[in-house]
This record gives sequence, C-alpha cells and structure tokens, in this order.
Amino acid sequence: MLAQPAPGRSPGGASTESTTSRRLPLPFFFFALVVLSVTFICRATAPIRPSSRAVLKWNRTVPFVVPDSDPLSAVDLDDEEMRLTRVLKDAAMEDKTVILTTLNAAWASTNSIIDIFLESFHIGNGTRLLLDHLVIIAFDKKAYLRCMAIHRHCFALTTEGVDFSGEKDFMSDGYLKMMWRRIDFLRLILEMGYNFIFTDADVVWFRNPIARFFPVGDFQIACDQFFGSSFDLNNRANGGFNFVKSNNRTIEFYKFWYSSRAKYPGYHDQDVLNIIKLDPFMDQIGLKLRFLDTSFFGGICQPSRDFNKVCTMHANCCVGLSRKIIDLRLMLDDWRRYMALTPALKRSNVLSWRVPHNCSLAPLHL
Ligand SMILES: *[C@@H]1O[C@H](CO)[C@@H](O)[C@H](O)[C@H]1NC(C)=O
Ligand SMILES: *[C@@H]1O[C@H](CO)[C@@H](O)[C@H](O)[C@H]1NC(C)=O
Ligand SMILES: *[C@@H]1O[C@H](CO)[C@@H](O)[C@H](O)[C@H]1NC(C)=O
Ligand SMILES: CC(=O)N[C@H]1CO[C@H](CO)[C@@H](O)[C@@H]1O
Repeated sequence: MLAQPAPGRSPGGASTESTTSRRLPLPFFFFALVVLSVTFICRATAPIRPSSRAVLKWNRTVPFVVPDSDPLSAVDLDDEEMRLTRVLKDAAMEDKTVILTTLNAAWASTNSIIDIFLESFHIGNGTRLLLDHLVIIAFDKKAYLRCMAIHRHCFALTTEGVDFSGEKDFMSDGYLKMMWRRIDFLRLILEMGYNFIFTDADVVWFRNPIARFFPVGDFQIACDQFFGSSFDLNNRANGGFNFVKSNNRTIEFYKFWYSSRAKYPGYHDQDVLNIIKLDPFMDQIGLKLRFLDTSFFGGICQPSRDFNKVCTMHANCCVGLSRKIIDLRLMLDDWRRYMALTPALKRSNVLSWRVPHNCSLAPLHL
C-alpha cells in the first residue's frame, strides 16, 4: 500500500518558524530574485500568438489547472531551499539520483492521474521500490495536501506573487510560466548535485528504466516519435520523461534552455527544446544528448511494440483529461493481462496495446 505521510510534517507548512528573520543563503536569494524578475518580464513580453498556440497545443499532454484552490500561501516560502535539501536527501538513491514528477490540483483528485501513476509502480515488475525515490513536486495547495496523504516525499514549489492554480487555459501565459518554472527548478536540482529521472505523472511505469539508460549520456529524453537511432536529432523529443545527470554540461544546458524561452515567446519548453537541440551552442557545451527508444519508453503517439521490453508508457498525443484517464487505465489493464500470461505466451508477444482508444489529438470542443 501507499506510504503514510512522514510524521512531523504538517499539511500546508513544513515549518512554523518566523519567516521574516530567516537568513537566506545568497545563491537562493539570487535564484528567487531571478525567478521573480523573469516572471515579470514574461508577463510583459510573452503574448500568446494564436498561430503558435494552434501548433503547440497538441504536442504535449498537459495538466489543466482547476481554478478553485488557493495558492500555496500557507507554505513557508523562505524555507524553500531547506525543505528541498531535506526532501532530496531523504529520497535520493545511493548515487544521488531522484525521480521527480510535478502535480497540480486537476491531476491530484482521487481516481485521477496521480492514482493511476502510483498504481503502475505497484503492478509493474520491480518498480514498487522506486517509489522510495520519487519526489512529487506540488504546484498548488490541493496537490500538496493530496501528496502528503498518499506519498512520502512531497515538495511544494511556489513562486511568490504567482498563482499557478488560478489558471485553466491550456497554453495560457500562466501555464507556460509553470512549465518554465519547472525547467529553472530542475536546473537548481542539478546544481545541488542530484541526477534526476523526470517523469510526467501521465507516464505509467512497468519496469525499472535505469538499466535502459545509456551509460554515456548527460541528457536522455523520451520521444513522441523515434526514428531508430538514439543520436538522430530528428527524433521528436517529449519533455515528459527524461534522465539527466548532474554535471557542468547539463547545468549549462538547462541555463541555455531556460534563457531560450525569451527568444521564442509563447512557446512551450518542449517545443523550444526541439528547436535548440539543433543550435550550435549545444556543441559548445558538449552536452551528450541521447534519445530514448519508444520500444522501451513508449506512448500513445508511438506505443512500445514489445511488452517484454516496455518500461514506461506516456499518455502523450491525447487531448482531454477524461480521455487520458480512460486510456491510462487501459494501459494498466493491458499490462495486467500481459503479466497473467504464461512465460511462453509472454515470449510469443501475442498482446498489443489497446491504446489509443479514447485518446485523440482532436480537440474536445471547438
Ligand atoms: C520481472 O523481474 C524479474 C527479476 O528481475 C525477472 O526475472 C522476470 O523475468 C521479470 N518478468 C517480466 C515479465 O519482465
Ligand atoms: C564543474 O567544473 C568544475 C571545474 O571546472 C569542477 O570543479 C566542478 O566539480 C564541476 N561541477 C560538476 C557538477 O561537475
Ligand atoms: C470513450 O470511447 C467510448 C467508445 O468509443 C465512447 O462511448 C465514450 O464516450 C468515450 N469517452 C470519452 C470520455 O471520450
Ligand atoms: C503530434 C505532433 O507532433 N504534432 C505537431 C507538433 O508540432 C510540430 C511543429 O512544432 C508539428 O509539425 C506537429 O504536427
């Protein structure tokens, strides 16, 4: 069963200390300043162009944010770095690798995405223990409280003055900010010396993926479409699943990625990634970039063809939360059917995924 919240943590606040007198480490203060100023710059200069919106909205499946929850005002913001240090230390594997996912209110409801996500670790082969290394990063109060109720490692990511829960438009300004905030946050994780496997919560895990990562490769990313070679820059990367090692190259790369958002206003982090992967600066950084095969890391865009190989399946290429939930549940069912087969039938690869079933790129209402 799922772990109980760790004792000693109170919902909504990790600390009861007075915040005003806290001394902040200088780097963190600078980080907060940058985030804040960037936020305001974005607000001023990043209008969403209808043309880019139409192209972008189908590429990545995203959480919709419900409007009825408060920002995480109750959480002691000044305490962020301390809370983060502790949660990473608690969750990290011996080699300082953590598994990270982000959660907002809409995906945090009972019987919604987060439950399916966690269930997959329980029915996967050798995945249950990985939950000890999973940190759920909550973007709003509802997500944080739900996390505290069902999982051991929760972290509330807030930005003062920005309410990530108050937006519900798919490619809205607020939504983009949330995505970019995540990129900047992941850079901080790397700077703190942690490697991470980032996974969207609409990725179900059936096998431990670590053995499938390349021994040499700083930044390894799953694909919507994989064309056969892990080096091929034409592979269409999907930011919903990646493995990143902490080193100077990846830190530089995340800075570059984050700074590129200013060059492509209104674009999603993933689309900017699919542009900058071709930038000459990538060679200067020397980042070792690898694309992960959809046989191991599949999705609805390109399902894994082999149940004997599949590690994860992503509900990408899917518009609409209800459709996504139906298809994710089908994936869990298909996996259970596979696990119930005899070894001989397993090897004969008789099963195929029943997805996409409801998932579709067609808009729900237009
Ligand atoms: C599950 O994992 C065990 C231990 O690694 C392995 O022996 C077995 O073949 C795996 N089963 C499947 C269906 O992958
Ligand atoms: C980055 O490079 C410096 C020296 O150039 C080195 O001291 C440091 O350990 C490196 N940091 C990481 C995270 O690899
Ligand atoms: C899912 O698909 C079934 C059968 O095609 C359909 O009856 C049902 O309305 C769909 N549900 C959603 C939420 O799209
Ligand atoms: C499913 C998919 O990949 N859709 C679109 C993603 O965005 C590119 C352009 O950035 C389009 O060409 C794809 O059709």
